[in-house]
Amino acid sequence: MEQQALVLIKPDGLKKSLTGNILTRLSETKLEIVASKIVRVSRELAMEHYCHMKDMPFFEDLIKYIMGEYHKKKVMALVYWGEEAIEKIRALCGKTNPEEADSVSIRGSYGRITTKGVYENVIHASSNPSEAEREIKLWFSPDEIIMDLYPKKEIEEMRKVRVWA
Ligand code: IDP
Ligand code: MG
Repeated sequence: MEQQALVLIKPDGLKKSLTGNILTRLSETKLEIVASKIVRVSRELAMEHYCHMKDMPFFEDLIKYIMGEYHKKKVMALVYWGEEAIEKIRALCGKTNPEEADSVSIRGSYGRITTKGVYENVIHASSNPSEAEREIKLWFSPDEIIMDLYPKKEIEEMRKVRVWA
């Protein structure tokens, strides 16, 4: 079954210059990249992305981590598309806990747990189709994706936008 998945290269991945390594690993899947951008993550976006973790004791650290407070204030967001995309990407990522992740997986290779207990696991990947839909719609607008992944509509909008001076 063809699927789409959101992938985030987290701030530790960017700080450690791992973007190329991670994208190379992901290219093993032969999936297609259908959207990508560099994002400065607001607290609002971070809290929405991890809303299901809000009762965890490490929630505040997780928010700071994804906002880049511990590394660089940016993440790379991508949408991958293709046959069994979610399972293929999650398998390459490895387990959530980088110390438990298979040592040749992305998290096993590049992740660490800080002395404070933050899992710096360098990559996020959607874990099921409904999570993928929620996350892709949160991180990308329809025009930023080169495929029609979900139904969209046109609305009239009056707002200020920035253009090149
Ligand atoms: P996933 O990223 O493998 O899907 P989730 O359970 O969805 O794992 O957790 C989201 C993120 O929260 C993880 O990637 C990791 O950054 C962080 N996290 C999860 N469990 C722990 C924990 O026990 N301690 C510290 N951070 C955690
Ligand atoms: Mg998850």
